[in-house]
Amino acid sequence: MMAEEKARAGGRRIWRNARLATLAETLPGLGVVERGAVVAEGERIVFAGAEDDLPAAPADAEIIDCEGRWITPGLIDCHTHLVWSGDRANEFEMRLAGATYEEVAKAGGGIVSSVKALRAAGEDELVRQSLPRLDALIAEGVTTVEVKSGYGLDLENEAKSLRAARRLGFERPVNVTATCLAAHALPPEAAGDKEAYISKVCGEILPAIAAEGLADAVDGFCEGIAFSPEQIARVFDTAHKLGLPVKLHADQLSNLHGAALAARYGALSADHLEYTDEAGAAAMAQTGTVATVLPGAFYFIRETKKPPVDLFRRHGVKMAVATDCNPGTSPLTALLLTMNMAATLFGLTVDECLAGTTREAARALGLLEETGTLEAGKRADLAIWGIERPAELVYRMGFNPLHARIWRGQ
Ligand code: DI6
Ligand code: FE
Repeated sequence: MMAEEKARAGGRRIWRNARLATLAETLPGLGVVERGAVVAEGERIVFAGAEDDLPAAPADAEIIDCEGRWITPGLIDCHTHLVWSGDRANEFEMRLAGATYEEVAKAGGGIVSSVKALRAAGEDELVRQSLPRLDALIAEGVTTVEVKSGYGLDLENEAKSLRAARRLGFERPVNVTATCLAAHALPPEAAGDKEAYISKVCGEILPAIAAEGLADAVDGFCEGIAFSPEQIARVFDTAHKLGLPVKLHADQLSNLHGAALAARYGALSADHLEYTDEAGAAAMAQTGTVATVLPGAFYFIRETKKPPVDLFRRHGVKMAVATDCNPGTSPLTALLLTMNMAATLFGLTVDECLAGTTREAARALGLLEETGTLEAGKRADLAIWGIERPAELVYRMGFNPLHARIWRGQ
């Protein structure tokens, strides 16, 4: 308690006798430092490197002996739809009986059933239902999580979702970024008129949400069962006018050239990407748009087309890995297991999986200056692991070797 109070007051904490995977881009691979230490002053890292280079410690510094454990940056889940109400286990059973995701959606299930449930729930209730999902991520060393709206689909309920997302960040020691995904699906009252709904998103929902500061980014779902590239372009034009960065659910079920569209708008990331072609990968490389792969959704809907990981590598597109935690296609609240899936299902290397849930996930949120690596100047968001080698974080399934989690120095 004493020590905690000191640090909260801006004191110095030193984690020594550790092995570091710094993920610093200036170092090769995971940026490993074998006999390392991390020093935080208040909520910021002031040193991360070899113990031999450790700066002299003030007499009142708190020293934590890590006993040879590994320290990585706190993990980042850069794509979730964590705020929802109820569940869709019934649809899961339908799909087990043979229905496809698209058939379930067309039968009035799918996203729209979550829209009904979310609209019926109050903000407190949404927070209450979402906290256990957030807690599961936190228990695995997650220190930053992105949360999308997209089950409200009108101003009142999109705003409610985003307020609930923001509140999650006050209820727990975690950084929450909020993304407005009003262009996720057509609400039932739109009676099939996608153009009119997109006009409402651009003319009413996004401006009001931006004015209240409820969103850090704007996302959309570019797909036959959702919105066309032209409709998404209108949403992105509006986002840019409002000064908000964009992201896109792109090429998940078919190739509508969503990756290239996202790149054209300088998107922070394009996500899913199973059907992305080489032109899409090349366009993303040019604008530095991160490719976020979501193996949980691929697994859960039993997709067979894999994202073109080799094209991303060849063109130098950075890859992030995220849960896509949502009630319909990825009811997944385990980022470690997600890394295993990215390796096993998509062929990512251990280094790519770890970079994809730290440095590249931070980049996909526009937060690389703040978090995602162990480097002086960044927030002291750390995960300390009882492992012998980093590959264990990717290799094991359903085992959590987290020893301690530090968020902003605490
Ligand atoms: N792609 C997905 O996989 C999720 N949203 C999206 O745009 C599905 C969300 C849901 O089915 O509730
Ligand atoms: Fe998603």
